[in-house]
Amino acid sequence: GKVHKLIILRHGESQWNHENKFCGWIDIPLSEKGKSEAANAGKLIKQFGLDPDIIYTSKLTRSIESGLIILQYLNKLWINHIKTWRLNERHYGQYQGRDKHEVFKSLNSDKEQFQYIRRNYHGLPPLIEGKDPSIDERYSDIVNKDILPRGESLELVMKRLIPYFVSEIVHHQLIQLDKTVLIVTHGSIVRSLIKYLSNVSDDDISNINVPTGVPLVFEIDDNAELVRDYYYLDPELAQRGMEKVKNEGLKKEPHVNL
Ligand code: DG2
Repeated sequence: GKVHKLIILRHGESQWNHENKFCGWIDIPLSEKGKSEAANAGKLIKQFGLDPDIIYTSKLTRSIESGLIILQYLNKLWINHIKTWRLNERHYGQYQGRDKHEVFKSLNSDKEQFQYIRRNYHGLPPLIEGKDPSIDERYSDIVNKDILPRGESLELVMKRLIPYFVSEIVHHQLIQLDKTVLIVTHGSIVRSLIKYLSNVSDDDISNINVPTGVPLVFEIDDNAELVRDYYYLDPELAQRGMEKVKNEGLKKEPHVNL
């Protein structure tokens, strides 16, 4: 039978990844480094002979920008582009816009508590009360439907993401239409897709970190079963990126503004 290729990546470094701040649904653009990471992702996709027919991004600029840089590199800016809030980053509630190390200190420098909120399947940040500054007209189609998050755990992310992913992306695009799909999204979304497709347990998912700008590939058959578990196109670069992400916030990190 046929093997369908699904290419997934987290956007390149954003300005707030660089500044070590929680971002979530706040719309922060790529840093200069993030733009070159996206170009490198395009280069890797091309080197591996992968040829996306359709691109999915979130509604957030850092994901859209990364996707367009990749498509530009592939000379495929013309392909269909779906932007959906279902691929938005996990909503980080009241932590959105806060310095990661400041939040860590506000939790009495309790490493376990801090990593619980960042990485546990059930870890939930404090929810936004009142008006949410990260919501604007781009969400006008859902704003009245009572489905807008005010802070999410990975579990809540999966509830709003996986049904859409399975029907729209896996069954419709990959299998029925036989399209190669490129998804350019966020750390928690990549973790959710890995958890779902590779059947990672609720406990084990807390050890999975996602680097910025390194594409990974899943190979899927007509029955939506994995033919091959996911692999990063540049495993060494991915490994370095994962280590960096894992320890964010634990130490006060000096950063230089570009
Ligand atoms: C990061 C994840 O998401 O932060 O929301 O700040 O992928 O959009 O950069 P992304 C954010 P951590 O959970 O890794 O601290």
